[in-house]
Amino acid sequence: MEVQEYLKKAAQTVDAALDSLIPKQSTKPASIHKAMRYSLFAGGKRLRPALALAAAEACGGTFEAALHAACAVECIHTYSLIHDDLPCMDDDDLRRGRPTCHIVFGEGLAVLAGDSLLTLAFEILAQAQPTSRYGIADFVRELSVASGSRWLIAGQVLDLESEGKPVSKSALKFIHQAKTAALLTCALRLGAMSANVTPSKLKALTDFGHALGLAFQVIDDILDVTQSTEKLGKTAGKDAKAFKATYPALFGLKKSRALAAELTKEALSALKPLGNKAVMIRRIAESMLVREY
Ligand code: GRG
Repeated sequence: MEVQEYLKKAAQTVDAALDSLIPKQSTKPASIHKAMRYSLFAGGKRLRPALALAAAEACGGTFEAALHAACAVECIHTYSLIHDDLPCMDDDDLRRGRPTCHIVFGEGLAVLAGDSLLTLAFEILAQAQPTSRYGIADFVRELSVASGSRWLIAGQVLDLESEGKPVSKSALKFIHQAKTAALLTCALRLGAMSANVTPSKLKALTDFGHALGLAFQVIDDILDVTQSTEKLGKTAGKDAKAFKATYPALFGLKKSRALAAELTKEALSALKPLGNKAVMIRRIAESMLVREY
């Protein structure tokens, strides 16, 4: 199967599952459920859930068994985008090609929609099927750690605190690992755990996720400089305006592109222990290197 076809199938599967797992728009109070659904179904790439499903298949599992984990990660990701766009954070009015949640629903409801998606993620994950190696507590711990104050939120804190200040190469690497690579790696690990993955294969996928997540954020930094707002579906050129610590700002575009390619190569090489079964994860990683939005 072509990678684009696979990503489409994964996104359709996840969208259908999310639709059944998220309270209906008519559930009281309708305003909060409308706001949650507005951001969740705004046309994101669904990359993290696709990686969870592909990791499950690469470890001999199924889409079905990995679906709760995939949906939970997408809920966390969407909450982080809603909060990231708030006036007190990055203050953005466009996301996924639409006005941001707080522009449409107001700041209070946007904060609460983010909070609700964060909470709902764990309700959804609690419905996953345990395996002989991994219990529900292992799944929950995995997602809590990746999305908590040592990783996802740490990345956001350091990102905010470093605005307009000189940032070292190692500090920038940590910000990117924390705010982007940790959740992406978590998606892969949860997908693999739903397939009862062996510890050695889980380690291989973790190494893959760390390198791929970093490459993904380097490319995100590059696209912010090189693409239009229309193409990205979010405001282009914001990083430079906010004097953000980014790879192009620190190393220039040419070096940043070379680094993204090098990190993707490193990621692919980490996948060796998974053999031919990892073909789709490999293709997804390659397609991410050449993505345009
Ligand atoms: C707790 C108040 C509070 C805020 C938390 C944790 C956080 C806010 C924000 C996370 C930081 C963040 C937004 C990182 C960027 C990661 C990234 C590259 C996002 C874009 O991912 P894509 O391109 O987006 O996969 P789509 O829209 O396609 O899903």
